[in-house]
Amino acid sequence: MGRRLVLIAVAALAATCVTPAAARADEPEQIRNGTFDTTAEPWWHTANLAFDISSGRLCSDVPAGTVNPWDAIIGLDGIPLVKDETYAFKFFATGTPAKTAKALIQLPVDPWTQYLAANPELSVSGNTYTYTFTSPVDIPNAQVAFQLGGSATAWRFCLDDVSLKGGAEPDVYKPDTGPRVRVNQVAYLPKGPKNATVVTTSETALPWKLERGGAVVAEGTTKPRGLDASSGQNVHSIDFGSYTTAGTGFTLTADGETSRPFDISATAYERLKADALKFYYTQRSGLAIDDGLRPGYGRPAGHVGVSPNQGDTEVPCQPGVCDYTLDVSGGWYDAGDHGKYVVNGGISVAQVMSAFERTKNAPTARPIPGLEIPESSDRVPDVLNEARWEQSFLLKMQRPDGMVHHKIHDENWTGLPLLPHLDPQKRELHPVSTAATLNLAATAAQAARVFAPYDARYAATNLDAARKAWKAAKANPAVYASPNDGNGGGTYSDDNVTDEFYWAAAELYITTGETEFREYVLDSPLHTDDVFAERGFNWGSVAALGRLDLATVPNALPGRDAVRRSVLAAGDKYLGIIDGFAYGSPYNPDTYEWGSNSQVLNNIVVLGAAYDISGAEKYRDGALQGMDYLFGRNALNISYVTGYGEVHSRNQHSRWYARQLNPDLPNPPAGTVAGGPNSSIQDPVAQAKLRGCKPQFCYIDDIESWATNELTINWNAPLAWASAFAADQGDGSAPAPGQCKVAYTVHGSWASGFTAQVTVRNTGTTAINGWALKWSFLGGQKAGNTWNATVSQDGATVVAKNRSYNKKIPPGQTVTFGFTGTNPLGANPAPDLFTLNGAACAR
Ligand code: 9MR
Repeated sequence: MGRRLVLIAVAALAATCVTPAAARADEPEQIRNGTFDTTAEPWWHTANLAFDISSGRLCSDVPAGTVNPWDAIIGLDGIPLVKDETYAFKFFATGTPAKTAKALIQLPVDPWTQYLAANPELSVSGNTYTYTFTSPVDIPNAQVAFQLGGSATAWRFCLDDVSLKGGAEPDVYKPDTGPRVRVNQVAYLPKGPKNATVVTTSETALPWKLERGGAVVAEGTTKPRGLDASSGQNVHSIDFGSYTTAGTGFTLTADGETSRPFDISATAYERLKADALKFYYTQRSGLAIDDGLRPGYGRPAGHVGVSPNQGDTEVPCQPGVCDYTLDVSGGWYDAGDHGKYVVNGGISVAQVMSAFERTKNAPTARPIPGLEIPESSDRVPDVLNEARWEQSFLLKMQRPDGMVHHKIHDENWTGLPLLPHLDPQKRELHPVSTAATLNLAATAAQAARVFAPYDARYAATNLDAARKAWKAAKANPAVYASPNDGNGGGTYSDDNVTDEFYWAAAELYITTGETEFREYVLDSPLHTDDVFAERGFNWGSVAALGRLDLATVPNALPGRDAVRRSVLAAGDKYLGIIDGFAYGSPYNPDTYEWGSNSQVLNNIVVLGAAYDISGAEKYRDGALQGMDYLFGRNALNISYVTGYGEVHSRNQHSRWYARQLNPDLPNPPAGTVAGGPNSSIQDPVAQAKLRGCKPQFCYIDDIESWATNELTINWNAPLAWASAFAADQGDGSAPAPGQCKVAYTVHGSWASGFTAQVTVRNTGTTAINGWALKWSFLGGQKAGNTWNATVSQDGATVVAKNRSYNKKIPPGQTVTFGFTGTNPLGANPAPDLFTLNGAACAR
């Protein structure tokens, strides 16, 4: 592959009459003895290998049972590299039987910075491999290393004709972006927005046609949009929203190019609604993954104290940090590494719980389906069962004094692939932090209300933990994780926790209704600040999580209307970004950041929430347009979600979905979103291939590109929320308005009980003849004795049905019923959402 790319570069230069400089003959050879004719000197090997040059090549048997790539190495030291010089690295190698090895040019000491990282797929007959890279440093003593470890079985490696020469042309990586007409490769909703983008040199409008089965079903003209800064392309947009018929296999043609096929379907996002959440089961730590539940993904439990793992059942702190050990088993692995980080687990589990809470409070929401997990047969919604796996881990990270450890991970970084149960590294707890403590306060407060109807004890445990964490954080408001504590795991450092305080106070207020938390929320400057940045919110900036919940989860906060309006204002801001961007995403800053796809998704979440609050279709359309970008309407013409769309990401950075490195392992499961374009390209693969990239081109579907192509729990969480939102829109028609208005009054309340009276008014022009009124309680309330209705309850959701004598509600008339209830937990606000016979009542 490297060779082909170099040749492309040379050809391009030759055509413009520039002297090609690739592998210039006069450049000095940097490899001393690359041919092994008489000796192997000065090459070295790890103690488990032995050189054999009898065939004229440098060969070595690699013993069975190595775990990490670096458990068996052949290397050469002392190679000088010149900053900004581009080198061609070339060698011939064989593997018997065939194997994937690692070829590295790197710093010879910790932190082993890699200037070139390649994964040659070795065959028995052998190949010549050529890679180019540009050195980012001046260094007298770089190292060439062939890492050969990580194979359960023995094999033989041979090497010859190793060469490293400067003066090479920089590698020109040209992604295959397919047809120049870019669409959502999955589907558009029949009554939803339908937009596409055409890359073209034309400055004037072009005709387009929509086709299906050889017939043209719609036609129009494109809208020229000029130069798009995110891609460096001249583009037009196409709006074919007036076509509303469902079907499969549509294509869109303009400027002589035909898009990849797509559907128009009311069930476009139905499967993803489950898949985006099913992702979490195979990220679980501390549990064997059942191959019956996830065919192809079964594996032994990771980090349950079984050798070679060293935890997570009894984990010590980093030296000098504490003198105890904790059982912090369980939880989700953060990403492609085996670390578990409270601040990132926090936003993830919060957004997963919010996907559930949305089903209680949003007019268009439908239940989230079962997730095929071990707990599926219990009576708890699976989305909560899955959230509990993480939340219970977060609880374990709390110290008796209430403070919470920031993270737990390996002492040193490990290589790929490495299944969780094979990780031999020492596990360590890192210091407590205010941010982690407040993440627990927030998620435990939220967990207390969502779990209350299913498991009162678990809810109470969470509420205790949340209160304790809040107190501890108030007493220790500035304990920050170090930005330098990044060996073996991410730092997730954050030295501004005003947003974490705001989020935690908001969740504690919503759950308890207590004055202390209400006052904290109202006094926080963040309460009236614009917390919805153009770049979106993320794990380090979480005020938006608090604001969204204050807006969408029932509560009695003074000034709540302004809170809700702030979400609509944010929605309008993101609609403005969509309108100004020919690729139609609600995220388009000058530079794209690490995990940009999740920033897109979080802006989609805000748009979705704005629709849930207001019912204004523009917000729903904005959210759906954001999905188009992720599913193929982008400069790379790629769907960033595994298993969705004609061409999609599949090689996300992961130590166990490492099929790109070992064909016996799977790709990430369907429904896994890739981090996406990242202008800073921090990893060697991206640096070798994407240097100088325009934002949308700063992405490569390569397993080693951890800065552009990782998978994480916090990126799939907004995907789960957004795909549920999109699926719940059905064919995209506005839901039929209910002919009702409800007044819900809590009349009396005592220690843990209350009386409520509910009046339903028929606001329509026809009589209602038989009614079922549905609402959800905030937490663990249970409806008891009822008058004038028959009440049934499942979890927090209540359905009150008419009695025979009040079956009929004439237009303009009301019926009133009431009940006594119990309220073991705290706040008991009037629900925001009532549906009568399936249609939402006016708010
Ligand atoms: O998602 C994180 C991103 O916001 C940071 O900029 C980046 C660098 O600190 O780290 C990302 O998180 C990674 C973490 O540090 C280690 N596990 C994998 C995470 C995703 O790449």
